[in-house]
Amino acid sequence: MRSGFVAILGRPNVGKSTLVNAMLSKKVSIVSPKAQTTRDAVLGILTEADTQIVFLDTPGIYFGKEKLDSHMRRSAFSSSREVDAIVYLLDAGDIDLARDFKIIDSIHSEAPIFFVLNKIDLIDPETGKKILGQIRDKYPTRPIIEASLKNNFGLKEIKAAVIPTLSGEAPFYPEDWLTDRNLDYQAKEIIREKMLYFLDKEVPHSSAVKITSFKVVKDALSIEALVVVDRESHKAIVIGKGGAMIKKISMAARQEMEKRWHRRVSSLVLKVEARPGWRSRVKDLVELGYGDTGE
Ligand SMILES: Nc1nc2c(ncn2[C@@H]2O[C@H](COP(=O)(O)OP(=O)(O)OP(=O)(O)O)[C@@H](O)[C@H]2O)c(=O)[nH]1
Ligand SMILES: [Mg+2]
Repeated sequence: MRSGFVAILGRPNVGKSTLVNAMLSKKVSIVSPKAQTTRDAVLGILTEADTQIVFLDTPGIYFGKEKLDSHMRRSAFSSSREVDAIVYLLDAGDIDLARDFKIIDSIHSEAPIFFVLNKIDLIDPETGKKILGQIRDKYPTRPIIEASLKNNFGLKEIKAAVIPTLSGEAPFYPEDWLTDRNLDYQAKEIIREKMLYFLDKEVPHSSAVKITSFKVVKDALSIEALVVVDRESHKAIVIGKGGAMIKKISMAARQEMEKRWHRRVSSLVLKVEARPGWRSRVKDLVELGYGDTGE
């Protein structure tokens, strides 16, 4: 058995969580069209006959000023230590190589880095060649894999590249584990995912979700959660006219939970609270699960 850890790094929105879900053929990490979806390192564990690859999905790297931004940056960079390989994703449809090069040069790790140029479905081959050339000029010896991960294209090549780097000889996790995150964590992430889909980005980006009750009632799950927003005006937006928006978020989240867990969710009650400035207050960050800011 070969086993080991592979960190997935890159700027926000390049498709890191999409990669991990595609590798597992199962959603373990939330995905959205908006940047800064993932906030913590999340494991996606792929166990096959003679290999176990533990992928670390990480928050997109950007240099925001809130303490919440520090938590996300720290989760990403610390994931790159003590792994066997790093997969660094770039979005072919949104190229800004100067920024990527700055991030790549600040990754302090002994592990080999494989570049993946994702979303090649969005560009023509000529543009692709030009981008590949620019990356090769800067890093002549590093392999680059072209991918369209939304369409499962490039998965085999990424797997083939990382497997030889795995240094473990026994599985790190039980065979039937797909992720290290419990149902509470998954529930809060699913609620955040639906907020990212239905609301303009400023609102979900400055919100957090905390599960306040998680019970099994007659074989079905009954969940209560608190949605913390940054402003009173955001509270009104999340609740919507006559409660229409919060109902929409709750229904979509319930459906997603049932699909993911194969269990009935009989109720999902969401309460909304405004806590101006929570993203920079240590007490709130700790309570909401983002306490590791490195300070
Ligand atoms: N066109 C296209 N879109 C893709 C591809 N892969 C991912 N996406 C889309 O890109 C968006 C971002 O994907 P995510 O997987 O959430 O990206 P991420 O890198 O995890 O983002 P953060 O968590 O914010 O850092 C989603 O809308 C995906 O559906 C691809 O190959 N082609
Ligand atoms: Mg993500």
